[in-house]
Amino acid sequence: MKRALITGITGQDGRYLSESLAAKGYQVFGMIRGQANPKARMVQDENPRLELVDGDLRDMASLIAVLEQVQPDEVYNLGAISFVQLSFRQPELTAEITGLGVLRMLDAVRIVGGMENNPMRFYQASSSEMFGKVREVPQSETTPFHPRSPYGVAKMFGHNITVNYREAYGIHASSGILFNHESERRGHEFVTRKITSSLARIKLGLQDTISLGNLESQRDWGHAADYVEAMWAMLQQDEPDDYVVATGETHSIREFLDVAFRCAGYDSWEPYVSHDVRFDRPAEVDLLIGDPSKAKAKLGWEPKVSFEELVRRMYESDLIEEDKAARGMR
Ligand code: NAP
Ligand code: G4F
Repeated sequence: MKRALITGITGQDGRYLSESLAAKGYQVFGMIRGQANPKARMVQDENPRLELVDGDLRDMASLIAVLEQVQPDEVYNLGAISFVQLSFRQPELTAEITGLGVLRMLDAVRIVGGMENNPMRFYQASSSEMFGKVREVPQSETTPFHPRSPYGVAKMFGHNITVNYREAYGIHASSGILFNHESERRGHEFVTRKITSSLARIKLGLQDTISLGNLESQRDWGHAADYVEAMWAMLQQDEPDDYVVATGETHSIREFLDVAFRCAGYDSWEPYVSHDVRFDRPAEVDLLIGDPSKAKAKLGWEPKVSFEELVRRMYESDLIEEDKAARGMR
């Protein structure tokens, strides 16, 4: 039985990946941080065979101890401060966790796995935010980076140090440059889930309007359950490499609002949406659209969930969730 360690187990991707690996017959270990982490119970309920181990990406000794205990075949490094807006308010902490955390995990793999014939394969959760002020359209593995946030800069360090440990120490370390992926489990701080959960509350008569920032930016949005399959596929290759994972389509926040409000039976979203400068960013990423042809050719990976289906699934799930919450059942 293969053994996998996932950091960021309580996040959107960690939850999908742990279920997917368990279904493939892996013994899955999830690294959890903090004392009495309130999300530990949730992930354990979702995946009863999951084993939780204590560790924090800020604490090198804890990472070494986790690897010594688990002896994983595959390490998926998904833990991070992942919210771009927060990274502008807490840039140092973002650099510490999202950037230096990758170096610590790689060094722990190097030390525990050994220099020669290191058996531990490593996946780094790189991001399309690294492309930032994009130099070409669409963005591929060879597009130069120009990050626009402390988060993007930290991810760029994490990406480059992963390449460096692959080249310097021969570690089987791959990076997935993932474009935005969302789901019914997406954090409420991100714009898609903020829209679908607020819309559900509007539909239920619990809220009147949604306050948003910039509606013009465009994102390449897919479903997280599809994207975790690409992570796994990368670690099954004979050679480590970097891959763009995307749909190849882009849509603005306005288009997301169009589709979501249509799902809920409204002709127009304009009466329900107001602008709040607090959600504008000091520097914006205007346009992301990925070219996933390498992932398709080498990994056989393709997204399955369309943009319209993604929006509909998120809205319908939130309608049920918000209704339960209003009745005191959540
Ligand atoms: P997410 O839902 O925000 O989850 C982030 C995870 O990181 C949580 O489990 C969190 O744990 C953990 N974490 C935070 N600080 C940590 C620390 N000091 N030590 C260990 N773990 C820590 O993110 P996601 O959407 O699942 O994304 C997974 C990864 O892919 C992230 O690295 C993200 O930056 C990257 N990524 C995401 C996307 C996307 O569109 N979703 C696209 C490209 C790349 P707690 O519950 O304890 O806070
Ligand atoms: O949903 P967002 O916060 O996601 P963003 O910044 O694209 O980052 C996500 O995708 C990255 C991959 O490209 C990941 F690496 C990262 O971890 C994260 O998962 O914002 C999307 C867009 C932005 O242009 C933002 O300015 O929506 C705009 N927006 C407009 N109003 C808003 C809001 N974003 C949020 N979060 N909240 C708003 O009220």
